[in-house]
Amino acid sequence: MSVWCKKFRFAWIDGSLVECEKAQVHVLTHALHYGTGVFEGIRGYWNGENLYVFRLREHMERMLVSAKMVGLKLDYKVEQLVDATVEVIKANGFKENIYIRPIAFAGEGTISLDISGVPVRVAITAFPFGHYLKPEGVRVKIVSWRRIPSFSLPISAKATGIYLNSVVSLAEAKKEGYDEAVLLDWRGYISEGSGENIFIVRKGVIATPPVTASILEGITRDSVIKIARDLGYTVEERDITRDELHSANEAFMTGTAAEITPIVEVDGKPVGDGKPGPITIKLQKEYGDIVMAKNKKYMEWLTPVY
Ligand code: PY5
Repeated sequence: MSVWCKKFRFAWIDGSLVECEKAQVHVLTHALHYGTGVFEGIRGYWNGENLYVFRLREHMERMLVSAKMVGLKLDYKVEQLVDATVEVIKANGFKENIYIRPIAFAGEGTISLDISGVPVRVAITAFPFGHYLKPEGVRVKIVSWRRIPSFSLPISAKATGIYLNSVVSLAEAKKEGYDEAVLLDWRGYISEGSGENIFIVRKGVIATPPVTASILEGITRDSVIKIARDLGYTVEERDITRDELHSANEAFMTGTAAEITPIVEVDGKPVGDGKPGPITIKLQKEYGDIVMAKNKKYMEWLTPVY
């Protein structure tokens, strides 16, 4: 039995619900060999009364853009993927916090790199999920690998193959005893974490690298920029140097899995006084309330499942 089948009963594959044990692919699946897939990571939050999926539509929109960038032809509209997600969550009957993983990938039929004739498959799975990074703060290392530039791959696509860049980077950070990796872009400016965007706070002003710093344009990043501005903070999207990260008053990472995670140490040096900063904590709390449907102002970001 797959370890995953202890966590969920049904997966949604190519239009129908299938038992977890049947949610399998052939070893000659194109995407397994060449990284020809696009995916999403989405969270659903159970607040005791209902399960709310956070920015579901935006995630599915991004997946369709990713597919276009990579050249995978997806015969689904955003609404269909949204409905399929709700369907698979309901089928499993989750009443706890979950992580949702939609993926579209080149299937079977050729060993060639030409994907024009390969059938594209789509799967949506969901399973109970807790914290991805320590919510009380992580120690990060700026690794020697650089984030793949947009002149080498369409990095606005959340594509499976691109993640080898993240895997080797995280391995380097972990090997040296850190929790997470930070990658510089090809020019040497701060880009992002292995699976998170980065923010710093200096003298009360919040800053995050721009889209041109080879980042994945995170949906959590977008949410945090909006929330922070609504709270009255100045948020700049601008190039950030390694030195600015080292000497920041506060720093944090954002991502669906990471949510808002304080960075308490960079390359062995404490960030600020080595504890999560006040602005980071405030944003963490505000974000927590929003995803749990406790803040009516941001209800349009939530899709109720039941
Ligand atoms: N940058 C990278 C490289 C990412 O993989 C992610 C998300 C982000 C930024 C943040 O994007 P968003 O806010 O839209 O989630 N990473 C995935 C996630 O689910 C996978 C992590 C293993 O958070």
